[in-house]
Amino acid sequence: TAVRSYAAVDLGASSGRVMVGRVGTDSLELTEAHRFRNRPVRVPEGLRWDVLSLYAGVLDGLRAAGPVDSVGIDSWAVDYGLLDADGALLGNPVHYRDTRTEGVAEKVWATVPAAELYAATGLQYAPFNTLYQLTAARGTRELRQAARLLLIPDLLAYWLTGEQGTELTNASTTQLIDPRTGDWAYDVAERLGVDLGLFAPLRRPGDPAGLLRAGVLEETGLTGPVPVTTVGSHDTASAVAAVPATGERFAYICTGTWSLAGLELAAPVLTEESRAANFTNELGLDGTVRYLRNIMGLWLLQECLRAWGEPDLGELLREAAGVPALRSVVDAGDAAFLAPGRMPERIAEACRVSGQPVPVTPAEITRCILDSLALAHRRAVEEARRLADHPVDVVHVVGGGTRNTLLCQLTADACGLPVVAGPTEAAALGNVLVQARAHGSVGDRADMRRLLARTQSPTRYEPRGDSGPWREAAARLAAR
Ligand code: LFR
Repeated sequence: TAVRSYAAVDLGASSGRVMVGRVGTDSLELTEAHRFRNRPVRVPEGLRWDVLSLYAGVLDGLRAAGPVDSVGIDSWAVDYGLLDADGALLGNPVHYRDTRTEGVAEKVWATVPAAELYAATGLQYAPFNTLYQLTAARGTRELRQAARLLLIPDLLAYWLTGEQGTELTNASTTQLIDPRTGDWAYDVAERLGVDLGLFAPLRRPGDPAGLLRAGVLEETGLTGPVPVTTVGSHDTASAVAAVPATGERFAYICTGTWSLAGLELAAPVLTEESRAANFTNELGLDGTVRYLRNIMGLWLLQECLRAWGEPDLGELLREAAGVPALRSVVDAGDAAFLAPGRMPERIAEACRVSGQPVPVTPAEITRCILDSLALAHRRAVEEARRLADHPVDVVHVVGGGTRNTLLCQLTADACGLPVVAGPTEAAALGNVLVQARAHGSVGDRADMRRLLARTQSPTRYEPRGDSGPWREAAARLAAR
């Protein structure tokens, strides 16, 4: 079969990109057509996404990509735009790090207790779950005037095609989906007064999502018809689809702004123990469950780098490697680190109040962050395999964090397991492969992974030393 080209639009919290994947029978090549900044903007009413500039970046990217057989879109989860009855956007989408959801979960739990909510939706508690955002927005003019709610990738797909849908893997992060059925959690929505009529009909990865509008073809110089294909539009769903695993006994960590660490399962784990451990059951491709925990991830370091005036990362990591290990650790799963700003001070403060040595220099703070992340990776992998009763022989690390070789090595050390790192552009590759599968360039999910394992040459890290110190550090954190 001929080599075909698929454009993957992949929007992350700090940058967006349009990648072109060329897929043949035994080949898979990814090139970057265009990369652009994603710069959230703080206005008096709060933190907002600049979604028009993101859309402009998508159009620039499609123009740079040139002729393609299909387009797919993925982005971060939970956030949305509201449209009026004419289909016009009602305001700038609110950023999930905005503070409007503070204290909102408690109000929701007064109507549907947290345990019932977990049993019905399988979603971990995070203040920004769409359900809490919608509750925070109740009574606002925008929500009253809204006729339609589109999650970010669905909004961009709508602007490209004129067609509306709600992609399932991303919908599963709203806390309004039942992970056992892959359909809406009707009872939860009704009790909490959420109008499910706001959502466009569900669609699944592989479903057609319309054709680029004439105006889009004109602006991008493309020749139609160009189909938009539904992919795992939650970036983490696309990234998990691109884990180059060759067996079943693996855990994965999708790294970037966040670390999403866990397992791919056939069915959700909805036990009370799982809720207490704050594991989520998001949906993946083909009815799979992404059983994972959100860890603050490289956000902690990105925010410090910003505070330090963007020093050279390579040099900082070399210095951090020389700082004694595990001197102080913070809980990298703590929602206290969610908001932007003053990150070095907040890390130091967390060490001080927990009675540990306070890291001072950028190298010390960096080491504290990376040790804390590796430790959080260890805890998530270990707890997931225990709670899901699923064996793990290898940890796959994918996404932007694979570039941070110190983090990969520390993760192997902490887990006491080999780490297989790569691909870096996992979300884009998962996006491409789901399109390729829909258009017949590749077979099933296992074929996708085989193709990745053959073509993407990941790096292997063996665990060093014994994991005793990591066990102790984990116990230290848990005791607090
Ligand atoms: C990662 C991610 C996470 C989600 C967070 C917020 O980019 O999609 O999976 O929890 O962003 O949407």
